Amino acid sequence: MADRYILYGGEGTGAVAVEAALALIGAPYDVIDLPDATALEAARTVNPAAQVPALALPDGQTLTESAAILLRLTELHPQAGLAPGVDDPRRGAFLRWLSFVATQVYAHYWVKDDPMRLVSDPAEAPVVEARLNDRIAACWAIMEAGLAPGGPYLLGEAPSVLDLYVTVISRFRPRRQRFYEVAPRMGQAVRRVDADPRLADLWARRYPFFDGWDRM
Ligand SMILES: N[C@@H](CCC(=O)N[C@@H](CS)C(=O)NCC(=O)O)C(=O)O
Repeated sequence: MADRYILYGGEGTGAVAVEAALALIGAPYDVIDLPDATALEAARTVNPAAQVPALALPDGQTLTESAAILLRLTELHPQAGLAPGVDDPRRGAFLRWLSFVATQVYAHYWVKDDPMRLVSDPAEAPVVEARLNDRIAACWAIMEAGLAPGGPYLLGEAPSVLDLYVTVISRFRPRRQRFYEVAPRMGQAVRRVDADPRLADLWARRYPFFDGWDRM
């Protein structure tokens, strides 16, 4: 049995949220990057959906689906404190918003990254993308309104994998411009995660904050 996790990922993908969780947990892991469509196709044995992240666990199981991976990591490493426990009153909100980010935001990128997956006329692609951007902004606004007041993180005093997840997914195009407008409280939380010194090396290697990154 291997004693390390193997993360199938890629720079600037949702897999970086899983890397951030592994980094905060302090668990040993190796990364196999599947950066482009060809590599992803070749990796169908790892994930039949040909997507990253996928995480091979030390026990030999391989998990796909970012929210499930993040949740499972919190179960396997409760000492890291990256999720409210099952008896914590915030647990329901944690599960709700983890699922919400996966299904109401992240899932749209299957189309947003390549609108031609759903339309035949290239002229329609920008319309699809603009409408998805509107929908994603609306969903961030719904989450902002639904989160309990408090902070400085999404669920209170300490960062959870939900913060890591939102921090990474909110960096996808159209980056953070509309996100900061529609979700100012979440904006403060993700900026705090951006600046977490424990993650500085990871961000630099896997999702760099170069000048103007959030406007491109
Ligand atoms: N439902 C999946 C979505 C994963 C996903 O969309 N990953 C992107 C990278 S950020 C990907 O692999 N895209 C390639 C594709 O869908 O063809 C999850 O939550 O893990």
